[in-house]
Amino acid sequence: MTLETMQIIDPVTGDRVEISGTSEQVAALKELSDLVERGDAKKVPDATQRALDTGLEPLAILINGLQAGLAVVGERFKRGVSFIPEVLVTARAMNAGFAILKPLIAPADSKPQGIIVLGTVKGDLHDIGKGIVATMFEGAGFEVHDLGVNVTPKTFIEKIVAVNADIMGMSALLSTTMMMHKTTIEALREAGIRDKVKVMCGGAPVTAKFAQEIGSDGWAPEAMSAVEVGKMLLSSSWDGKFIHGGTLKPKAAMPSATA
Ligand code: B1M
Repeated sequence: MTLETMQIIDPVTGDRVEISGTSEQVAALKELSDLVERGDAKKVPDATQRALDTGLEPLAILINGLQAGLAVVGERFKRGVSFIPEVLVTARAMNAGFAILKPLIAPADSKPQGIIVLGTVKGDLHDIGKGIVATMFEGAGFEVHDLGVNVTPKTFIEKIVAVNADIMGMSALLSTTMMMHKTTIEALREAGIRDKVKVMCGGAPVTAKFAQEIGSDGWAPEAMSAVEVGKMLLSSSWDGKFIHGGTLKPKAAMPSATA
């Protein structure tokens, strides 16, 4: 079997990395990434299915195909070469593929491991990464209550109380909204429920240092390690210390061609 390589932008670090696979797998990922980059939501579902047919794991397709395409446009957006309408079209194309993968990542019959209330904080409308985190938690057997975007501290609190949540997970993508993590944690204290729920933070601008300083119990740089952090927070062996998900090194979805 001949292995081929392909360069993608790592969705977490933004670095260019090389991944490897069979020629069919690499071709399928390249096609998918290009379709997402072009925002072709019509063709993405079939291309996602073709990628699955090559034997690729759903997670590998999500990260190295769908997210890789979004990362290309994200990088252009950062440089001021792409604009909001293009980013929205790309995000829609990515979600069209994610809809095919979601049931494979989150099997419907998994037993509840714990209850998590998730949301993107007030003022922030970015929901792609939070949606992936939600799906990974579902896949790991958690009962997930996804409150969507622009979630006020009050809404978080009401839901936590209503479902008796074990974990509250907050996401933010803007440096202007990340302070809402702190505001929301303070609101939990004021409502007298801070000790009843574990708190996790994440999202591109949110660092582990920041999360720890504002009194979060855990932080993760991406969705797979977020689930590991969630499980550790609910384990009877958790000692109450902050959990840094970046040190958990989740298994790569696909082998990297370069060390
Ligand atoms: Co916006 N945007 N955006 N945007 N956008 C960014 C974030 C930005 C970095 C682009 C840039 O460089 N200029 C920049 C923020 C700069 C900053 O503050 N540091 C930015 C800006 C400025 C804006 C607007 C202000 C633009 C404007 O209006 N002038 C505006 C704000 C709107 C608002 O929220 N109030 C805006 C709007 C939008 C769109 C609506 C067009 C669209 C969002 C569509 C949607 O989400 N439905 C959009 C997008 C798509 C992006 C980029 C291109 C991609 C974000 C994304 O989805 N990444 C982004 C640039 C970039 O990142 N390259 C950008 C992919 C996703 C899988 O990753 O969300 O990081 P991420 O999630 C990861 C991890 O972070 C982690 O796991 C996820 C999966 O692995 N994670 C957690 C996330 N949440 C977690 C929670 C956890 C644990 C881990 O525990 C609970």
